[in-house]
Amino acid sequence: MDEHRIKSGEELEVKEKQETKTPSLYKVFLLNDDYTTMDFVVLILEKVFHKNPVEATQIMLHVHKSGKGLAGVYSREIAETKIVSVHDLSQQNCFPLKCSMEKE
Ligand code: TYC
Repeated sequence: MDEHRIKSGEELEVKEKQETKTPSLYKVFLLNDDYTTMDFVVLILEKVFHKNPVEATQIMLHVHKSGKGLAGVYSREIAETKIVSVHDLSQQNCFPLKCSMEKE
C-alpha cells in the first residue's frame, strides 16, 4: 500500500541521516612478548604508526610492562592494513610481535 507515494520531507531527512553516518573507529594495540627486541618495537611504532622516537619508546615500555598498549586509532580498513604491515615486518625479521584491533 502506498509504495509509489512521494516521500515526505521528514522521511527524506531520516534517510539522509543514515547515509551520512560516520565510519566507526578502531584502536590498534601492540601486544607484549618475550622475544621481540625493544629496538624493533620502537622501529615499528616509528615506521608504521608514525610516532616520534620519544613517543615510540614510551609506548614500547608501556607494552613491555603492562602487556598491551595503544599504537593508534584508525578506520577499519587502515587499522587492518597496519596490522598486516606489523605482522609481515615481524615475520620477515623472525619476531613473534603481534597486534590486535578493537572497535572504539
Ligand atoms: N618484552 C620485550 C623484551 O623484553 C619487548 C617488547 C615490547 C616486545 C613491546 C613486544 O609489543 C612489545 N624484549
